[in-house]
Amino acid sequence: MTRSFMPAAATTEQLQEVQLQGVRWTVAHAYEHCDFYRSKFDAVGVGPADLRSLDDLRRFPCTTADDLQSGYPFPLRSVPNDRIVRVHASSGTTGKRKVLCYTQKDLDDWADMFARCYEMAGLSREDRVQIAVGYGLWTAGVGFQLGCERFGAMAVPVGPGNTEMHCQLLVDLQSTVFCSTASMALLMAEEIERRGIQDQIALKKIIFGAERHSRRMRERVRQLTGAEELYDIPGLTELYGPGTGLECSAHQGIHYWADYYLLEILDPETLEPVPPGDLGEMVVTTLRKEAAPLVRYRTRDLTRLIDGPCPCGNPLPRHAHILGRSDDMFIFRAVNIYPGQIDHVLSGIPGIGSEYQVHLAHRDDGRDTMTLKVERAQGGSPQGDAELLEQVGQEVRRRIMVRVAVEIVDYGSLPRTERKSRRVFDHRQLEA
Ligand code: DLL
Repeated sequence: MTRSFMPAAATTEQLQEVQLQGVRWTVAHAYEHCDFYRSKFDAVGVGPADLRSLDDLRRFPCTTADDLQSGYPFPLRSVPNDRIVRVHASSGTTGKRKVLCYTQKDLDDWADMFARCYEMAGLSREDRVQIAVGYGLWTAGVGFQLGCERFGAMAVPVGPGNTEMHCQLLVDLQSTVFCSTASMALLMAEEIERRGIQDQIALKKIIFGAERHSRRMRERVRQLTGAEELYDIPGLTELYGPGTGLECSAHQGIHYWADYYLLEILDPETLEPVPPGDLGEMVVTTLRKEAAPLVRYRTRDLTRLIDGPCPCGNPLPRHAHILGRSDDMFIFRAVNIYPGQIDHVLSGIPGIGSEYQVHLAHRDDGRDTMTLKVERAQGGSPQGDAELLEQVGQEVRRRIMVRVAVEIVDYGSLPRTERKSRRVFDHRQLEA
């Protein structure tokens, strides 16, 4: 009999009870063992005794990425050093990297959470899981690996890049599941096609995340690999790593592990809860994390809650795919734009590929310009470019309300990466 990693009790009331106990434990633990939290709570006059219901959590201050930077190298540490058995860090594009520490129990909890992801994706112990995310300081590789071993499937730990070896193992070992960033999934899909090995591989499922992906990108990956099911996986270093939830087999959003953390969706400006179902920032409070607990940690990720029962039958609550990060937003001619909006517009236009780049620049006459480089669909002819240019420009103007210069480039000419893709290049600061 295979062990289940789903919570035994998952009605709303039962989850709320688990959350109340967990939040109370976390706040008391953080207050007693972490100077940072104690002084932060003292500053606004709240403490563990104030937490009688889940609503009381709103009286507590939020924690931010800046707080992690100021506590470098062991921010939020709430246990003695001799209980810390591992650290991980996220690369962080600006400032110091975020280092987070783990006790053995934290690692065990994370493995259970992640094993639940594989269970949710419908794997069995017969599955062969080829892992193509980075190992090392980054949480990704070891997270997929630990979870796979805990679940009991066979892990094939290859790491990112090295498409040659990946293709060989997909054929030789007949791996059934492939795990990667969204960018690496596309890179591999194109490589599988280039080598013409689709009918020699046995890939059934792809679990991919670490970054947003567009509908077009997903279709492309599915079509080129022949995989039956694709699952978006979220996660962040601060909250253990990957595996904080998983898209279910009904593909209607992401079930998240509400028995491990409490999720609030707040207005990033006012920090008040948004109306149910509205877009807001994910703010998380862990329920059992020992070494670096999170109390109302602002992730900067934007999403919305999905209400009501899921057709897949799993009772755990859901949030929508992550639309982007509040700090990804750029302002062009007084319009706030998220890259996710561009994904969305482009995914609806036939004749183009899934990759694009946005370049923002500053003209001598003081005006800002935005150039959108878009790939022609595979096999498309340059003869259709004029029409495509017109269509992309029009759709962006209609849906995002800005004028852009469009360039159509050859299929496959924009860079592919095995890590997370960067698609927005703002040259304005450099030129200022
Ligand atoms: O990216 C952990 C991870 C690895 C998740 C592999 C899934 C697969 P960090 O490097 O700390 O951790 O980056 C976390 O990446 O706050 C989001 O902005 C973004 N992100 C992660 N997963 C998704 C996703 C890992 N499925 C940050 N969709 C998060 C959209 C994602 N964005």
